[in-house]
Amino acid sequence: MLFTVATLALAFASTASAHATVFGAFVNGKDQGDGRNKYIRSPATNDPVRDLSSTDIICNTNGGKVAPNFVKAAAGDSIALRWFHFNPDDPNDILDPSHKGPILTWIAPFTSGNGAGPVWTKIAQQGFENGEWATIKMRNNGGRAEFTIPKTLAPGQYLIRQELLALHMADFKCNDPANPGRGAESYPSCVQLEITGNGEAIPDQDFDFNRGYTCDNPGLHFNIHIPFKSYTPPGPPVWDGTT
Ligand SMILES: [Cu+2]
Repeated sequence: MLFTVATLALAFASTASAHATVFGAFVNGKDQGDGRNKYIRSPATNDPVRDLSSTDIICNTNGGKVAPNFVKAAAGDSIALRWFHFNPDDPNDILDPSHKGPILTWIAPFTSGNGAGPVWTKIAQQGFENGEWATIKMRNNGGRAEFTIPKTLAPGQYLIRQELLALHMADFKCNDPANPGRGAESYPSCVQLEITGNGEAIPDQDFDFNRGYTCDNPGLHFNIHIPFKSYTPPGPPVWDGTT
């Protein structure tokens, strides 16, 4: 019995410390360097956010703290954000493979605030495709999660919010009184971008995370541990690039 409890405690400890955060960005494959607190509004820890009513779910715990720099890119460019667990110099220290789920990327007009309110538009998402979760594909891709800046996007300053959703404990709803501490783990990270180009489209999905993410959303309450046919991430479909 004691052995069982100790084993469970160890298993839980390794899962609990297996979180992730963003180190930096690549623009068309070019490394932009360590972006933590430079162009990323980096949280103080790599812990997940579970409380969907907290503004931490938007841009994490330092979401309202403006970073001094911007990543410069053009509409149509390919961007990758590089995630890591604890040591960014260790190419294998990315994310515990227990953390299976989708990766969503959102955009909002630049704000010095924390991104609260109906200002977000989804520009990319990967869920469960070809038999593999997006977080595992990212892990196999050196921690890089890629997306494209819509070609039609109007130039200007923006916040990009990329989010890993780890669903290993999402088989219970996040507000289930009988199973506290369960639900999806969100790892949101917000990067400041300055976009150039001749586009004219203004993202207009007006998504508000504190209203649109709910504990019974089938993208946030989902059992990955039993066979399933398909998975739909939370939020609207990806923006079509027109206003
Ligand atoms: Cu974790």
